Amino acid sequence: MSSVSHLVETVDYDRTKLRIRLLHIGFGAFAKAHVLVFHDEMLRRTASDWGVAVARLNSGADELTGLDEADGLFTVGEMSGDDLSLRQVGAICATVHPKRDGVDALPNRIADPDLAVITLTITEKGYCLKDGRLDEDNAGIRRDLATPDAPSTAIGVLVEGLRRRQAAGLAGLTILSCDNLPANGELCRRAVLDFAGRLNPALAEWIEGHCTFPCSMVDRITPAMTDSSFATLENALGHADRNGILCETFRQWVIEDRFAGPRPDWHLAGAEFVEDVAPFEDMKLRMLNGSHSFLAYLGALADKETIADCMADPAFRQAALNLMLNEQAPTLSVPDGVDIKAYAEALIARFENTALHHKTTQIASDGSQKLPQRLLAPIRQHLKDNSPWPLSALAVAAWMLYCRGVSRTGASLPLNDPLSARIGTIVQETDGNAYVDRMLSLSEVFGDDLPGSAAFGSTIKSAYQRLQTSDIASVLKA
Ligand code: CS2
Repeated sequence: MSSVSHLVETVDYDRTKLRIRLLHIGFGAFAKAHVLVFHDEMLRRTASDWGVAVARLNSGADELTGLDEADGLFTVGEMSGDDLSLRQVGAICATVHPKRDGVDALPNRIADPDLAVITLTITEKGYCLKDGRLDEDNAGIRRDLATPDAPSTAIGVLVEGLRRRQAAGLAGLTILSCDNLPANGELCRRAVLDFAGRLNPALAEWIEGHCTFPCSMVDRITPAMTDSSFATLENALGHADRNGILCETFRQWVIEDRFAGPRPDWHLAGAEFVEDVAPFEDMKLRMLNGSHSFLAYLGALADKETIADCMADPAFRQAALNLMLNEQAPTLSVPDGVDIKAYAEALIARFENTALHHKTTQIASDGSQKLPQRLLAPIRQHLKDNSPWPLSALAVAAWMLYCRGVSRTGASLPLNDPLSARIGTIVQETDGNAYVDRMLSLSEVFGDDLPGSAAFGSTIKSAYQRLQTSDIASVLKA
């Protein structure tokens, strides 16, 4: 990376005109590089008063205070190979953290009359779902149902905020999920309505009648920041920005056009408003995220640190492309106007971006939450159609081997997963085929259908055995 400072696109709009009309919950790396960049681009293109408040729920209160100290300004660096272009984002007017500002701060922000839209990046597990419904056994949900006016989960916070809105006689809101789940808006709606319905059916009815939960497909590769990426950013900026973020140049946002009230002009920044997001979601979740998980587990087992390291190995690169074209694309109803082969090739080029340092172990986290939509949904289709799915089988088997916590050369692999305690017990108690069988009994991951499928079980066992006994690259080549 060159040491000369790069041109920064500084904020060129009047920030004093902004009112808080958008609240983002789950403000982390991805939101900085995606939602906030689209929003900033919109503010640059039109005279708009849509200011943003950003919130986190658990960790990160100090980071938000750091952002306040920088007057809400932060830098986004878009990287491709040796190129780095910098943008200053000025959309943020306020930050909220319940641990810093008190438990009422976030529900009150939701009940502010100016607010019209809430965007969410709370990760798959933040929705507290089981089989598409609210998981009432989830510890956070149980706690929030007992003390709904002091909520700790995102779902509890949303419902308490909406209750205050209803009580104040205000309009409803648009609640826009930006997480990598199929039908993310619908799942969010279900979780919110289930929670509200348990407290007060009239509140659930009000939410259903006054709020919308559009689905959306979000895409921008944004690795977690490291000391080295902060140094790269500092080098380019000429000064440090602890609030900054580095990401790829590509960004995409496809949003179901179903807003309860006013809608930000995000189309001016390249967002697409469509009637049906499902084909875009499935394409992205399977082709990009499915291949990401494939590379993450197999790559980590083969001691590859990053996705770009995987891409530098011809066996991995070819296998990822074959997975996309032969096992994922055939299960999709491709959105109009998309050339799926070109889409796959563009994904490979994005994965090759050596500037990103996207760690395989980062993508490997929360596998129990990611496998169903990324890999198991297409496998179910193959089982139905009787078509082959050898690479998808390797990905699932590689996840199981990864969960045992050691790479093929004995390096230790971190298991970050909400099911880690149960998985840890299975690892302790079983081995070989018995281990695969016990892992298959995790119904949150495999449902009730897949463990009963002899074809599924035997294919995973055979893939698992091959991964255990042969070198990963030669398994991929075979
Ligand atoms: C990745 C995603 O960490 C992961 O699971 O697959 O964060 C991926 O980088 C984004 O969805 C890209 O849009």
